[in-house]
Amino acid sequence: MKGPAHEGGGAVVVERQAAKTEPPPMYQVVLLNDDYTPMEFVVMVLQDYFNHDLETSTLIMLKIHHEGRGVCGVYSKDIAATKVELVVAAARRGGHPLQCIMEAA
Ligand code: TYC
Repeated sequence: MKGPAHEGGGAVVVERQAAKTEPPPMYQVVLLNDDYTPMEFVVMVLQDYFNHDLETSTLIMLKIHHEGRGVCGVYSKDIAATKVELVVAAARRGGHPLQCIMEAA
């Protein structure tokens, strides 16, 4: 046998493998604008489900109102899916058409 790994007294060198594990894919939770959901309800959602303070929540809500959509937060797949479910359920309970989606970040 030839080559550096097999020279000498039978020693075999095992080369270190490059790391194979990928970081977990992340998902952004996005709120969409509509004409009917009250601004106050959206601000409440941003505070209660995404832990933003009142000022930040108001800025995000206004951005959605003016631009059509806005990112509420970025999470692992399971956490993002749970937030979407909870927000949509709260909106429907309140009789609001608010749409909340997740997409690959
Ligand atoms: N456009 C709504 C209104 O004027 C407010 C609103 C903001 C609704 C953000 C949804 O994701 C939303 N009452």
